[in-house]
Amino acid sequence: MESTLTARDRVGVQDFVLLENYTSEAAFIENLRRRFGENLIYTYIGSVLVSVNPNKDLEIYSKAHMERYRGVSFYEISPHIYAVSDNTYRAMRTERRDQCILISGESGAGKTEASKKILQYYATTCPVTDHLSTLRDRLVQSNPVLEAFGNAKTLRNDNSSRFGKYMDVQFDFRGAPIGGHILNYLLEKSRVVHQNHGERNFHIFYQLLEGGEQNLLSKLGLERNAQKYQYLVKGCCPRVSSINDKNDWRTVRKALTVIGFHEDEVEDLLNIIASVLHLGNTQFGEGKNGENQITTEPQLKYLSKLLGVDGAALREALTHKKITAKGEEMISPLSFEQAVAARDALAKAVYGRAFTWLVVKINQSLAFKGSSSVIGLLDIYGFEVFQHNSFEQFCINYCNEKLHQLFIELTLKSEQEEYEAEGITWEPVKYFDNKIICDLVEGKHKGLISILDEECLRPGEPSDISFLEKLEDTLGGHAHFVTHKLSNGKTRKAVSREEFKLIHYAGEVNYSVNGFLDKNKDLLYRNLKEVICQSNSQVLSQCFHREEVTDQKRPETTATQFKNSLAKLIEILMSKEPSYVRCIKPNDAKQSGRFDEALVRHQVKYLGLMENLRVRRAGFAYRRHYETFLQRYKSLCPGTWPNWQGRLADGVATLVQHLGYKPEEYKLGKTKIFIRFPKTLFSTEDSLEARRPALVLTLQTSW
Ligand code: AOV
Ligand code: MG
Repeated sequence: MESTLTARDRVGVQDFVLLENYTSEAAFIENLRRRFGENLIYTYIGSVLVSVNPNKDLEIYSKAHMERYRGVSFYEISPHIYAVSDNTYRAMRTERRDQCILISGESGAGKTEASKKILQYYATTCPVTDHLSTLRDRLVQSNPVLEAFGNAKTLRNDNSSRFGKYMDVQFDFRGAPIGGHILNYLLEKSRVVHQNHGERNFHIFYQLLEGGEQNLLSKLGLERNAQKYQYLVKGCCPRVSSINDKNDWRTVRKALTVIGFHEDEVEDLLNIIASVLHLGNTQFGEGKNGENQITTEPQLKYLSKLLGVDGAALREALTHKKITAKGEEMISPLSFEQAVAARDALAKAVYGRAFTWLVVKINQSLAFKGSSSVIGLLDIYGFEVFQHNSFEQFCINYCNEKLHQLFIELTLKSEQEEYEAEGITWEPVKYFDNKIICDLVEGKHKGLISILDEECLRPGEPSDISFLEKLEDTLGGHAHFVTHKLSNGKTRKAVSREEFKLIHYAGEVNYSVNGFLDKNKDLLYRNLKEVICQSNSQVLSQCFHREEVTDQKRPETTATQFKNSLAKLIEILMSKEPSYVRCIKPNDAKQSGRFDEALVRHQVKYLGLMENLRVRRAGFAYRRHYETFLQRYKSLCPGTWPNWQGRLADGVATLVQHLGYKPEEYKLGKTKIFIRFPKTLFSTEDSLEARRPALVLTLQTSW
């Protein structure tokens, strides 16, 4: 195929492997900067794609662009997310191995955009028959729905993912998308009731208020003004210039229909959204006898209607709790603070479960049972640091540690270990292994999560501060854990008395312990649960099961659930052939055209890109077991065709000698052949392709 590269495409090098001064970080960043200046946001490190967020729409995602990348090798065309999509797709088809694409980078670096572009590529370029077009549309339309309910404006990103997402796209034997499945990870529920300054609640609330038809809003008892809702005013920013809530509402409504939601399900879902807003406006005050009571009657009326529950029971449950003492059930009134906390817990629970329900429903509509090949797309929340960081940031950043650990395991560690095992001469490349931080968080007894769980379950009066003290006792002295206490008894100013600091692979973060225990326990008072379990709303009754109320077992804590689900995710990813997209954020101001060198350098460093390059540069792009290699290419050499009788290694040596491989192009290990440059293998593939008709003929005549 003719090269489609233009002079502009050739600014800098399009693969860092080609950098002359490949050990120089300055040269690396200069290459990124020059290409970014020409809107060339993509560059490779071998087959790893590095992407710099342009923060503006580029004309590189049209259907014509997609077509250009179909069936074309990396090296014949400029780097692109479509090239990664296409290569992964072809690898899945030719090697019949499940694939996954891991997209990483900090908040606002472009992960979600990248994952959407990959999905669009498959939806547009893969063969689709009529009856599969519905499925394809559903796959694509699942994005706006999940983003409406699971994304929000943060200080880092106007469309920040507040949940983790892993999506399997299933393909049939012809390569047509036939199904999908989504795994969702820990939604940041606390956002439902509170937002930091400059941030918003989840998009769906604003979309409904801006875009909902007047009669719908009236039915839900809502006003069009977001300022009226306590749960929407905390961040003081109802409008965002980059977001059009009204248009997005239309998109989401349409998408819900495409995915196959029934009208009554949508109605139930919107009732839940509205009820959350009414809960936020539900106030408490002192009654005649000094008792704590609800002072906002209209809200209560709407709540009972929208949640489909008995008003009196709800009133009782919002202001009282049921406790069992000495085998007897007792009702005791809640204090003002307790009632507010119970109300907020209900809002979070209802929203969080509705979100999970959405994912379940989407999965039902994408479900395919039967044999298929899979490409998994991982788009999680990126590493984030705010002025104030809490339990949510702790979970999000822990998740990023795990993903980085996987990257290290697969690209730096196992790669080098394999050379050693195969007896290939190798100069080891040093790298920072963040396993130590993963262990600090998830270690069995002395890990942060274990200590948190222990404190949550401890009888007596555990508190966030007692948790912090326990952390100090157990983890003080760990190289990646810091509190205000210095070993000489003095205090450290940079960390307050309610904080601990973790030195993450991507930077240092101070976490305030306030709320850690409650968020980890994630409790909903039993009588509130009982009331919601009686709901006649179809959706709510699927979200809250009656057995929960009777079940005496203590539910797993939030952090432990998250830890376990991440372990499962890693297992899934390990079972697939990975490709990587490494996203970089060029500035903190969400601006286009601005390349903040210090910020980029920091990301290049912690993403381990220089080490990645060094391993890549000194290493080998492809490796195959002797048997596989010989089986595939033996027809290209009279000496090995039709069957090689001797040792496999000798057969491969005969074959590559015949093919004219130069000594610097390959190495023979103990069980595998290692090929340095992809183009060597590509040209061998081309020879195979060219021989195909002759081969078919030979086979036919020998039959
Ligand atoms: P993230 O997924 O990595 O952050 P996004 O993918 O949401 O980041 O990107 C943030 C914003 O940057 C998008 O809303 C776009 O405005 C812009 N952007 C990103 N990639 C591109 C691109 N290729 N072309 C044009 N604009 C782009 V977070 O979800 O916060 O971790 O939790
Ligand atoms: Mg995202």
